[in-house]
Amino acid sequence: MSYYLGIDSSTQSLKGLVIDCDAGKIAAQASVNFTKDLPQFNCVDGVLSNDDPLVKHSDPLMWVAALDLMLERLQDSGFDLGAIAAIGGDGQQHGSVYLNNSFEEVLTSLEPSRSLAEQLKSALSRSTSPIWMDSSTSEECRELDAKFGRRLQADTGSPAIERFTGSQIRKFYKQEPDLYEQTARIHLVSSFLCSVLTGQDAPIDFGDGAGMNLLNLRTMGWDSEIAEFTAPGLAGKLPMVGKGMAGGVSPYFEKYGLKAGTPVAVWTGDNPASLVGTGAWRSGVAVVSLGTSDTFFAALDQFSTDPDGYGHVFGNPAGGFMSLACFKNGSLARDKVRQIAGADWGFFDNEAFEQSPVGNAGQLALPWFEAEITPPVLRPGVRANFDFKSAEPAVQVRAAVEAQALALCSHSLWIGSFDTIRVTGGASKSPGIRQTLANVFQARVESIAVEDSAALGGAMIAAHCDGVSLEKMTEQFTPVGELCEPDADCAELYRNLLPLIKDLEGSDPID
Ligand code: XUL
Repeated sequence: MSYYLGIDSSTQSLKGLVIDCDAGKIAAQASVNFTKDLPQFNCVDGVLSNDDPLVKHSDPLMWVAALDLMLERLQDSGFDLGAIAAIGGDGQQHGSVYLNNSFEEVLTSLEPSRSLAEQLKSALSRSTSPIWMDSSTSEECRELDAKFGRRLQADTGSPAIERFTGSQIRKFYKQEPDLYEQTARIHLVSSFLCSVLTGQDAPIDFGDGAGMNLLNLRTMGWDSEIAEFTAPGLAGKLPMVGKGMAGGVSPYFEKYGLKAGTPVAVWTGDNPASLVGTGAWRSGVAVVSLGTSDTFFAALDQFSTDPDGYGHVFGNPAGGFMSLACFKNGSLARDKVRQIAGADWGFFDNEAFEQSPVGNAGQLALPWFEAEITPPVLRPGVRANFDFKSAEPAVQVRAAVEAQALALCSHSLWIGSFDTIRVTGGASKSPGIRQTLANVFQARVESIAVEDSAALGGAMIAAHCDGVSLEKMTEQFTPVGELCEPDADCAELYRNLLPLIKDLEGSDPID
């Protein structure tokens, strides 16, 4: 059998994609949009509303409801899920799910006649899940810094960061000690969904586990000293760390035509999955992913950390490590700029760039509508070095797109310089955005033919665990789509603009 299913549970949607490794083709796909398809969970764009703009939680029951609905849609598409040889998957990174001691029992006794959301509700010890967009744990980060200093970054790959799971768990333990006490297991989004799919407690992989400030990347195990300081007894509440196959599909999913016992690979984070799904798991190529978050990542030849302290090191699902820089104001910010400019998405393709000069006469705007991650700035608001509000729409769009590209470039210098950058995510479809990236990085920009690189990566990881060659799948499924060559005439102009980004990042928001 040559069919493998990859599932990507990201911030705003959950997608499934089946690859056919014999034919080298996508055989089926289905997706669920949280805002549109599951409005009963009140998570607009995947997030519950909260009075505190720094608090970003989601409803974990929405993710399992999305899993039910996506599999139903996949089955309705006419594809026989009984032909799937193995399943892999990934989740938005850092988000955590808190479960009581009934979790394993609930998993082993799932009834097909009832929904997953209905049955898993009683297994939650905390009804909401903090996700990667949350920036409310600065106090806990400072406590971790004070205790461990540079060791945190040297051993876990990242200094204490607000969205990372460790500081989130510490905040929960400090603010709700009784509920923390009732928590028997803390999963990441990825390992939670993998547990549900296999009907047993699943491990956390090295890719996603490294986004917690709890995994020691030198020993590749939980760091007991850091875990105990983060929250008493935490090591006993974490699943195992592991790779390979997690288990077999739970009989619950036979209702969608899946065969019980079909192997399920340990799930990973969306960025490590994308590293595989873009073919960048081998060193030499970097990836810019333009999704809810914008990220820059690449396989690392050897373990090294960001001297500025903003970037991260995660496990590479293909072995070794990967680097990553993450920007919170990605696609939702571009959408806000689009609204301010009174434009449609087509305007981002070419028009905006034809109607404004390259370099925008030095006018830049960082579209920080939310607290930013890189660099960590808690006070939201657009940072601009010109009168952004009254400018022409084309100037507004270019100012934001060029500032985002320059920020990506500036904060990825520690990772290395690359001749080729692969782009993925919704905004990578815009020729204007791709050309801007090529010019700013002075690198050839390649878009890959398959749009959902994270789900594809999940499917490729499952197939690889089942013995299929990663090299072969990379040739089959990650061919280059559109190519953008850099314009050498822009090199100096952008080199001169690069230092302005740091000034802008340190400036106050415009009114
Ligand atoms: C990476 C990060 C985001 C999330 C959501 O560190 O926080 O990219 O994985 O996609």
